[in-house]
Order: sequence, then C-alpha cells, then structure tokens
Amino acid sequence: MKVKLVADSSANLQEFIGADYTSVPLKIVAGDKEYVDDASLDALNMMKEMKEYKGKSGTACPGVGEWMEAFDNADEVYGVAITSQLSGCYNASQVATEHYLDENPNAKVFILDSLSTGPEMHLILEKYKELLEAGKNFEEICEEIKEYHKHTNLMFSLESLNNLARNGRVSTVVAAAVGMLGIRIVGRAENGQLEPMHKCRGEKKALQQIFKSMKELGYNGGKVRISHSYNENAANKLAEMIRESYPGCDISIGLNGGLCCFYAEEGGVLVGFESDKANK
Ligand code: X90
Repeated sequence: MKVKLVADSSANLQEFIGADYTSVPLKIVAGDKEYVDDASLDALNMMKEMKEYKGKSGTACPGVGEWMEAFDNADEVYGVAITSQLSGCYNASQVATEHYLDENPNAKVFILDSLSTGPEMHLILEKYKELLEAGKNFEEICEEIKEYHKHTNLMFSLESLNNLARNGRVSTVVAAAVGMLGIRIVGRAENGQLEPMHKCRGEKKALQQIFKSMKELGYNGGKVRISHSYNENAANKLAEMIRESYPGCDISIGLNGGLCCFYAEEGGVLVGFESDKANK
C-alpha cells in the first residue's frame, strides 16, 4: 500500500526525512517575474530582488492539478494546507480530493486546514508520521490529527507587515503601526487569521514576549519548531530562552521558504509549538 504525505510550500519543508513526501509550491509574483517556491528557489536572493523591485508583488496558491499530482497515485494521502482564511490553497486541495476520489474510488485522502502556516504545519506533518509509524488506520489518524491540531499553535515576531497589508492579508491600520524602526509585532494565528498582540521595542523584548505568550497559551515543555527569514540569531536566542525553563525539550530551527519569507519579510520569526491547553 502506498502512503503519501503532502503539504503546500508554506510548511517550509522541501523534503521530509523518512516519509514519501511532496511539497506543493505556492508562487511569489513580482511584475513579470515568477518565483516558484520549490527546492530550487533561492529565497534570500528573492528577498533582495523584491527589495529593489518597486512595483506590485503578490502570491498565488497551487491549483487543483498540482495537488492531484502530489497525491501521486497513492492509496492513502495525508496532508496539511495553509489557513483557508488567507489563501485559496486549502480550497484547491479539497476540490483535488474530490476529483482524486472520483478517479480512485478505493483511495483515502485527508487534508487538514491548518488555520495557520509554517512551523505549525511542520508539527502536524510530524504527528502524521508518528501515527503512521504506530500503525494507526486512516480513520484513527484523521481523528487523532484533528485532536492534536487543537493543541498546536503559531506565534510570530515581524519587523514589517508591508507585504501582508499590500496583499490584503492584514489591515493597513495594523501594518502602519509597525512602520517605526526597531518595532516588532508579536502575535499569533487565531481562527485562521493573523492576530497582532503586542508591539515590542527591539528583538530581545519581542522574543521575551513570545515566550511569555507561549506559556499563557499553555506551553509546558512540548515540541517547538522555529522557522525564520534569515534571522538565525533570533531563532537561537528564543530556543535558548525556552531551554532555560524546559531543559531537554525538543526544539528545531529551520529557514523559511519563499512564501513565508515573502510575507514574514526579513528578520521574521515563526514559532510552532504544542500546548497543554486546547486553543482551537
Ligand atoms: O494563496 C496565497 O497566495 C497565499 C497567501 C498567504 C497569506 C498569509 C501568509 C502568512 C505567512 C506570516 C506570519 C504568520 C501569520 C499567521 C497567520 C495565520 C507568514
């Protein structure tokens, strides 16, 4: 039996060790130039070119066909998509699921609406893998992943909300408030939307605020997945801070891919974490 794991490229994973995994790319568009968010994309260079480019830029989600291709004739497909509240990606995955099941009536497909992105999607993929390795069946996996999802969260620190605001993903009022140099917005994904919570002066304060809010949301030493837009220093500092209180907890750090780099912008840090509390 062939089992496939899939996620769109906002999960920041081009490969997923130990699983038959496909990343479905979103696209970043600036004028005539299109950046496909796949393994060949140099996101750092993309950000550099974007800075110089003064015209309109935006993103596009994968279509139904790209999802279906990723399903790859598998008997069972498990996946996760960027929040349906800010992207058409999940919707495309649902249409793809219907078509796929029409063509393959014996197959089983489940794609979760993450109501989030980036490292929270990473946690979901790791849980799928764990459940598969435990020998659970399709129905059990769907139930358990939905239950797990209630206990996964996403927080962020952003230095600029320009690209989010220009593309209608956050209100321009909120975005304008960040404009000042050195100010970071710390917030979380809530009901599938970006929820700004605190304005922080300087990175250290922003990271301290993230950790404080994590604990308020019920973080208690569970897994943490951090991704950053070329700000490894901040990611390391946050990991250190968490480890001081929870030595030995499972934390990993990775780079944002193209989509998250475009929206989180330079310096942005995203943190996916498990909580004792059910926040969904
Ligand atoms: O369909 C498309 O073109 C993609 C649109 C994606 C828009 C949102 C991307 C957010 C990326 C920014 C910080 C975390 C926000 C969490 C919100 C749930 C990362």
